[in-house]
Amino acid sequence: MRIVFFIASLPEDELHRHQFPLGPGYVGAWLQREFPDLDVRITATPDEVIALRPDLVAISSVTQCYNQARQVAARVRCELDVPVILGGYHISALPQRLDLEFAAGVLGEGELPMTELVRCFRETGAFPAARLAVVPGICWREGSGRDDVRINPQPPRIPPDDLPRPLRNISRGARNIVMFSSRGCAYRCEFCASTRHWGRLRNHSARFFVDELKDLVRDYDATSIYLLDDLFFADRNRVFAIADLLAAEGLRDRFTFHGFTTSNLAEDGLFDAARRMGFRSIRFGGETGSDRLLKRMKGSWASVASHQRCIDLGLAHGLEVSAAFMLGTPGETVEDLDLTVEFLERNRGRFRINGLYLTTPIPGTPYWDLALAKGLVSLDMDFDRLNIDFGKTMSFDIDRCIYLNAENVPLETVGRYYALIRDRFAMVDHGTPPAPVATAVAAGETACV
Ligand code: B12
Ligand code: SF4
Repeated sequence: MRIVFFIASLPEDELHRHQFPLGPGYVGAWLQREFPDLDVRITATPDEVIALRPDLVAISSVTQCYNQARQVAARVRCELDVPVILGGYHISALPQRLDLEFAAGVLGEGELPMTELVRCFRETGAFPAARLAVVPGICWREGSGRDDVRINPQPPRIPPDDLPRPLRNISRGARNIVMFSSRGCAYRCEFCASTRHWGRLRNHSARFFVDELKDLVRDYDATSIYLLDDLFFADRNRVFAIADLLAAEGLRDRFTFHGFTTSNLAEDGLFDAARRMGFRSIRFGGETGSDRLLKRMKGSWASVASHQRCIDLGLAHGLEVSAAFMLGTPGETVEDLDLTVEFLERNRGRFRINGLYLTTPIPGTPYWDLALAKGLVSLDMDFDRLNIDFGKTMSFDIDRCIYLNAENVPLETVGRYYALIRDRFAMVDHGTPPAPVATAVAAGETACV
């Protein structure tokens, strides 16, 4: 039996061509361990899905790519007449909206539900309702209509060290290998889907992490690692343990790391251990220069003073620091926008702005619920409208974007602040990993704007 995973993507998503997002890679590896004779393929090319003549197609999609996911599913149904399963963030946030192109949707962590779906399909050659009714963590249709969707309870979360190595589409010597050492985040920001998707933060142990690094050296001659964890630094003792293990195994100078933190975690000991590990650059969610707004959108733990400390300490430890910002957040005033510009001005040349966004209501977040209440979004909307990527286009289409803060600041004013920040402070695309090792900044230097 052959299963083909298709990763729905945005046309400009260059990164996918070099390194696929790892979600399907994790699910595929888990399936291969459960069913050793299963032929698992992963592609981001619709024509390849058809050409591979699969028995079952599994599509991964975030909301912004959902239109493509649906088109490919329709094409598969028409040209191959095999069932299509949908997984990933979009269906996890909106399970009640399971479109007719899909036989079932997998919600949240995909490994266990997908195993049961594959087991069912291998045994019966179909997805009978009686079997679907007992598969945990899926949505499915009991009848033939769109309103007949049933949502099953979630299975237990997987202990992270039970996960196999994900399937990867990279070749030996790949620069900037992406890697995860955890699932989820310790916080719950109003605009972010992550915690709601993953549940409580679960970290791989330091031992598992270092062993995976060793496998990446063996298989790909890895040197530069881009850690995509939401919050790599959440457990400081784990960071210390990783730094010690790498030193003990003679790997201290082997890797350069790039990864995410929150600014409140910044402290000398942690950044010292990060440097010992080989960290070159850290990113954090800046969001705004207004303390009042920051606390409102992220929680009382967040502060502009922490942002400042994170930048100062990062530089003191020879780390390149970058942060992303958002404009148009519910409750934001013109004074808040001015505070953001002032913060950027104060730190001009000291850190990179690696993303500037219009606050967008992502399904599964409180801002989505707010947008629903305001009638700005619906389950039948064109989900392409949520794809507001300032970082890549360096502009935004005022007529198409969904704006949550009209009662406080006109959208045109936000557009002016956007242009001001864009023109005054250089930005880098949020999705591009930092420069490869050879050209990355040396310790103690900064490569800031
Ligand atoms: C890394 C990342 C990227 C990287 C990918 C780089 C790479 N080559 O790996 C880049 C920069 C390209 C990127 C781009 C975008 N991203 Co992004 N990204 C992430 C991030 C940080 C990690 C994603 C990831 O790999 N997670 C780890 C894997 C293991 O998880 P996973 O993919 O979700 O898969 C698991 C389950 O969801 C499920 N699953 C997933 N797919 C499938 C499919 C099937 C069939 C099954 C059964 C199960 C299943 O099982 C998997 C294992 O348990 C997440 C936040 C997060 N922490 O997850 C945001 C996130 C996914 N991105 C997001 C967005 C909005 C985007 C963009 C649209 C941004 C933009 N405007 O350009 C694009 C879309 C591109 C795309 N097609 O994915 C949002 C999605 C929100 C939503 N509700 O849809 C997230 C959640 C960020 C956020 N907090 O808001 N992204
Ligand atoms: S800290 Fe980052 S990943 Fe965690 S909930 Fe907030 S925005 Fe999401």
